[in-house]
Amino acid sequence: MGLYLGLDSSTQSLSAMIVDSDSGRVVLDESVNFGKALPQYGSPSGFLPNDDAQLKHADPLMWVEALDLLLGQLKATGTDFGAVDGISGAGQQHGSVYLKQRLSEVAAWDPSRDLASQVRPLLSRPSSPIWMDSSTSAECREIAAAVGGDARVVTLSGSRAIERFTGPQIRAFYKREPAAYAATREIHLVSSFFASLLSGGSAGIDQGDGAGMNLLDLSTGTWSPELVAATAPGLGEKLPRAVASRTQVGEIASYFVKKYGFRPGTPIIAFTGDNPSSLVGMGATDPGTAVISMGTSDTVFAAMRKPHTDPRGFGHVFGNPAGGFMCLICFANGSLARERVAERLGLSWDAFARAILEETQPGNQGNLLLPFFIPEMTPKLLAPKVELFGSERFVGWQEPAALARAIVEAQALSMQRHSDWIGEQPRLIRVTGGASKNRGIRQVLADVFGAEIRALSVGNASALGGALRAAEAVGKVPFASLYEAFAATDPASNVSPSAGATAAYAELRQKFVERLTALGA
Ligand code: XUL
Repeated sequence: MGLYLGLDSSTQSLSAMIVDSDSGRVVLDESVNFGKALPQYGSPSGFLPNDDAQLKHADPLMWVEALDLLLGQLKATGTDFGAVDGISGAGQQHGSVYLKQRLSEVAAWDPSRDLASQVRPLLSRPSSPIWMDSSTSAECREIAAAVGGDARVVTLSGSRAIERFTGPQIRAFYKREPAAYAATREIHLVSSFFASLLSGGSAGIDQGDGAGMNLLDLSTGTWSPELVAATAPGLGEKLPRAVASRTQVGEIASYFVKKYGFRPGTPIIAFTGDNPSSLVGMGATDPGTAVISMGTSDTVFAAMRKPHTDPRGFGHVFGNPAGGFMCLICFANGSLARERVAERLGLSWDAFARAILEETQPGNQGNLLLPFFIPEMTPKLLAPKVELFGSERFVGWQEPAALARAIVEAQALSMQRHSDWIGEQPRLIRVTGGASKNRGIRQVLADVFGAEIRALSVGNASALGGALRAAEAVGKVPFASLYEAFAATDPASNVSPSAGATAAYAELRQKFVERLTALGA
């Protein structure tokens, strides 16, 4: 029982949430947005601009500086970190950080200096490839060929070799910059990097997040010698150990004790990926509840008892932090695509909701938008592809209401199509993420999936998941009672399918699939 801190380093921001497991209340929920708070990193959306749409990297020092900034701001506004009993958290999945020295061999962080200036000389690669990077198709093919084909990669790791996954990214680094790769002693995921910063050591990689690397053997929870060898020479020595989600990976480093007032000895529990963490934050770690998370990426995920893979090759199996597995399908064209449309039309999010709820109908009179503003992983499109089909005015971007509906309908149709392998159509879906606050967007999800939509009272499911995982591992509070207190849905947000929606989508769904097929997707 006590106070638990969850951190979430997502694509665009770093968030902190503190929960009180005695009172069942969230006592702190704050974020810093990388683009706004740290403009010196030239990353308005959390990653470095690049003329090559397939290359998406971020500056890891931006994440480090955000940690100092957020903790400093919170301390200045009266947060008593000394009362925190345990810490865990999450990071955007697949992104990797490359270090010249093992963090366990580095001298303690010096509290008289900022953290970023101490991490800078340790980096063997100044930028980190993140989940939006799609530049590694050749490496995916090479890894698959080396182990005997796609099916073998799926059997071992739960996914085909996937461009954004860390293994193919590591292989690309080894091929493009062999000397820098050779100088690398340790490679972290964003999640284990944060746990390492906080504990001042080399934190293990959580098996849940590690499953997003194409390197972990799902059946043993350890690095697969076959995949490691197929990826890059000497990689085995550069990977921290893979650990179970409940593992304590260290204690808070003295830097944070002296600078921000944490209590010496505060346990750090392994950090996981933002999606596995949200599975906890959504109270969905038991099979039977489907979740849609609408953030920078949109994801559809659910707990699974046994690993079961996507025959089309887009879905993944990750570890479930509460034990067992989860499946996940990720869509790159999430909030950035919605924002592009809203900006182009000059629509506020309220106007966006009105356009959907009051000015247009399910099925959008056959108007359809292919919403791939950036390269997409589901379906796989290595170049952006935005195409409009329908009335002349719609195709000419002159029907703002229909266009607002069209982007969300296409996203929902894609989510439904690409999650159909999971099992039965869900009747109830829990939603989270910024866009899920929009009633118009929730209504489209309800109509396309023919399901009841429920949103959580707490906004940031991934940070909440971090805090709940710390409460479970350190405070021994069972997940079931934590879910009762923290993962309640907000009845005011409930949305049901509209009458006639199922019929309205039969035609649009077919048209959508035909258009994807025409693109070869
Ligand atoms: C999941 C994925 C994204 C990132 C974004 O596979 O790539 O959802 O985790 O944060």
